[in-house]
Amino acid sequence: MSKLIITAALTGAEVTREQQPNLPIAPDEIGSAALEVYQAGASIVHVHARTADGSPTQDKEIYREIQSEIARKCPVIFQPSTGGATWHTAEERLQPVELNPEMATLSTGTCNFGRDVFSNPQDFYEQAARMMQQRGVKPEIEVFEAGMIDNALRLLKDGFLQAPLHFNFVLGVPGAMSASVRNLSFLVDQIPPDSTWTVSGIGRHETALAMVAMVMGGHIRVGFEDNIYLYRGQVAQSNAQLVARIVRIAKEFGREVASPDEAREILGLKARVT
Ligand code: KMH
Ligand code: ZN
Repeated sequence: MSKLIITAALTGAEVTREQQPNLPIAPDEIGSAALEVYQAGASIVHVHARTADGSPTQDKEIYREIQSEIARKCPVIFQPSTGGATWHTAEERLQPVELNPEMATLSTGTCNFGRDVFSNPQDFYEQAARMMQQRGVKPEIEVFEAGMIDNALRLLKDGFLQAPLHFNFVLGVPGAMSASVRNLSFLVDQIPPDSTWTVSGIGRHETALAMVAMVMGGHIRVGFEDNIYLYRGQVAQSNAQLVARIVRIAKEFGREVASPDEAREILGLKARVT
């Protein structure tokens, strides 16, 4: 079994400071949170930008600031979102890819997202995949529904993606696929054997699905984007607390945690130029 890659989804587009007072919002706060999760054991940070008033934004210049804050502080892999918020336009969503990050997310299908629709028509995800391919950005394929795997496999067949693919199964978003062990196991069965995968269990499902992924040889995402609680009814003080819990479980289970460079090797990323 490979070493465990832990991704910290630091901010997201939906969570507010009212819900989670420790949510990192400003670029320097996101940089500091990245350092903390790196010190706790994370090797990737999944990032959404916010404006000064806390609204989600896909502004390239804010992502650029975040990228340099993180790079100045620690060697984690910077993975900006191309999902943004449900109301962002396709053009807005693709802006952070222009910064040539090592990775970026790629959602390969449309689904309900709470009361909203997270819209990812074929034209959009083909354009996004092509842009990442041209810039050497490794996509993390975000799967909220099973058909999104079929769409990704079609992208692979049509030359928009290269193997090995890397998937993130996001389970438990209201309106999309639920966070059951049976669903996770089914999704893992659908992807090519040379793929890598991680899981994001939403809310109270975060730790349970993380433990299943730990045993199955998958990787794990935690963080305020997905879950704001450390224990039931107790908000976490930091993203790093959520990472530290996974590291403790991994230690007990006997699975080593990957450093950022080890994660780069597992995911087939080029070595980071410092
Ligand atoms: N905020 C969601 C609508 C991603 O980052 O790529 C989409 C999302 C996926 O968070
Ligand atoms: Zn996201």
